[in-house]
Amino acid sequence: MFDKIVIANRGEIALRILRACRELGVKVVAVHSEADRDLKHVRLADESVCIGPAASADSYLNIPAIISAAEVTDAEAIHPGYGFLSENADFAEKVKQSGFVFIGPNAATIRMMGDKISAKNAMIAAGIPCVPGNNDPLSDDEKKNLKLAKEIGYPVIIKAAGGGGGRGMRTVHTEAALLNAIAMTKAEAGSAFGNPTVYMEKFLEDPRHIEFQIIADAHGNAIHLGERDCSMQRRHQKVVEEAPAPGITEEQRKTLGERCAKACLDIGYLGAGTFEFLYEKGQFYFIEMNTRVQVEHPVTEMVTGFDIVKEQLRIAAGEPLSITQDQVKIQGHAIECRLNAEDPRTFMPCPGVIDQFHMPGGPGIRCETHIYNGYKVPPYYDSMIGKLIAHGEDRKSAIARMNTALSEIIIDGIKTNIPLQHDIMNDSAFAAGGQNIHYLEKKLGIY
Ligand code: MV4
Repeated sequence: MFDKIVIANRGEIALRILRACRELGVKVVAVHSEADRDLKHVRLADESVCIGPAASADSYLNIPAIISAAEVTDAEAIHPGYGFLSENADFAEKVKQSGFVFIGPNAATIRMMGDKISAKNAMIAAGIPCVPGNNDPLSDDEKKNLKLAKEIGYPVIIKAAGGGGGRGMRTVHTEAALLNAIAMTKAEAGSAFGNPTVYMEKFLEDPRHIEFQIIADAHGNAIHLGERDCSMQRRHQKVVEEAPAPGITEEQRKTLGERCAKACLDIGYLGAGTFEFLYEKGQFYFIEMNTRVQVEHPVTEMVTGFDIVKEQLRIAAGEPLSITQDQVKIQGHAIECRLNAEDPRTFMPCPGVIDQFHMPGGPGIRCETHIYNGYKVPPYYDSMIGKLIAHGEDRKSAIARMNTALSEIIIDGIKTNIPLQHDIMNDSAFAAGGQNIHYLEKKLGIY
């Protein structure tokens, strides 16, 4: 195991990674911006290094500053967390070239998954079901594109190869709108991602978003940890996640989960990763792969009893997977509510000082947050300030526990989305389970 690592992130995930390090006896270097000197994990870390001004571009995205911090503290590895540089192939490459271990897959894998066309082709080759489409860059041949859309059948969606997470897409409902939509998406993708390449898919109108967690070591072992349903979202921001996905059978989980694990072996995947699918009319369609630990990893941890972050560290240190597929058992149900510092009605970010924080507790409750009494939520970063996770023997009991925890938690001084989360937990359609990706936005009466 490593002696010392750098955590190249902030907030609740930096604290989560620090806790995994403590359990494994690994020393921690916290790197932080000038605005983040008072973060909980910075105070708890063995060492800390200020890597730049508040703006992410000058600190958490500053590759030379982060690598220098690893050098001056004599650390062995860098954990990127999620967001920031976590899926930046150039960063992974530079970390390795500088003599450190990047805790994640290799740069070539990150690069392949970053290009949504090459990701899709790798998955097709590995036998993963994908959304029908051309699976290649669209040419400038207008006739060919019109023919292609007709073959796929309207509605279609034009997606940027360099996009993902909801950026750089356009839905097309009629032949008359196709060519302009392709031109617009290309132009936007060129300026947003520096890559105008686009591809075409059948547009699925009311799918659910279901993703499979996998983890693979450097010794030819890969397992899946079941799936999560992340359909409760607003503007591509997940709001509630749960595991397992309502209505998915043991058979479906085993078939697709094992196929994802096998795909990991085919592509030489290393570490934790997520296969994202759209699920409609009983069928799964791959859309993207995430090559990082995800915000919602705790719901999988709660139903499997398996520590994903500790395993990321072990795998990066060259150890074999600590469990086999037969040892993975899905027990009960877990739900995660993201806690955001925002107005619950307008969704405007609401930074400020937390006057009072009371953490909820009791059986099956897990609170992942870096906030404390007097902590000042800075305005420079994402508004997520924590996550509340409830586990129960079944979905109904997990919802009941979440409701209790949401009633108990106190975060005073700033506005939060706790009222919205309470409302979702008491929504009859949510109680039924299996709502699609449009449900929350429709419920909120926007769009
Ligand atoms: C789609 C789709 C419908 N059909 N692809 C949005 C995020 C990116 N990961 C892919 N996305 C979508 N791709 C086809 N062929 C609908 C979405 C989509 C979506 C997907 C997952 C979660 C929330 C979403 C919200 C709007 C659209």
